[in-house]
Amino acid sequence: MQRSVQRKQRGIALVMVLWVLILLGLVAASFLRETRLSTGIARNASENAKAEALAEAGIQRAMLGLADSDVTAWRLDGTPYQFALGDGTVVVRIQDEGGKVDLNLAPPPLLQGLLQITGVEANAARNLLDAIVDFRDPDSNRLPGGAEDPEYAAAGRDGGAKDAPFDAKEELLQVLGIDRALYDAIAPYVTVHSQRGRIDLTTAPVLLLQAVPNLTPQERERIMADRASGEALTARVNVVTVHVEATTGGGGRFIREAVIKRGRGGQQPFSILDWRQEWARTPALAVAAP
Ligand SMILES: [Ca+2]
Repeated sequence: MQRSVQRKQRGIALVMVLWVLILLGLVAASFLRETRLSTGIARNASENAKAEALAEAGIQRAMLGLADSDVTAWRLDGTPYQFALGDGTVVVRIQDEGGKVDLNLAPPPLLQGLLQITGVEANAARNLLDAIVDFRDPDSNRLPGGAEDPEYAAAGRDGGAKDAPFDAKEELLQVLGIDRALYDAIAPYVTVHSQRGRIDLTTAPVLLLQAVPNLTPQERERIMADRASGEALTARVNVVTVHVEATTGGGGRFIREAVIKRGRGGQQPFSILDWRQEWARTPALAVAAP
């Protein structure tokens, strides 16, 4: 009797020990998983930090090229240049703001041409053009397809028309009729930094050449051939956007975009007008050697 109770108790103890071992095993497994996860997160963060540093080095490299045209003759029409830096790769694009459509000064046919090449149908483009002009002009007289304060109020939009020049291209999102998708489509081609009505045909983004009224396909081809012949244009540059995408061997990735303005003598060769992290990849283009 006594022995059987002892055997039973030993059996219970064994089951309990087994359960404790199983529980300990589960706890250990979950610790291991968490450790692996946090190691993975730390590695990603470290690779992305490396990519960020490389992207900023890419901006410096572009500035050097712009400051000293003997270093390299960068094309300023957004042509991508890829090179190895540290243990990663950077792709640098420099786009002259003078080659983009100035939201405050561009003639209406150019703005309308831009809207149409991004897929807006002709009538809708005319209306959007009127809305853009109404937004920036100081008066409250609505153009035929446009929108002044009453139209914004009717659409439930606070703020109304700005009735003043655009200070940033992002203000296009406040214009009645322009949604995020349309903004994303036209944003790479518009600027508030050009301060000229005409676009510089030697540095305009290639797609934008199709928006220029009265420019024939033969003239477009000639412009592209002139660019390919490698004319250095850095001396004339005033404001450019530098877009740098950096990737590391370990999978880190970072995109830095800076808008920089050439200084007029003095200590600082450049001033930075905008400095942001970008998430979306710009349309893939053929990559040229630096
Ligand atoms: Ca107005």
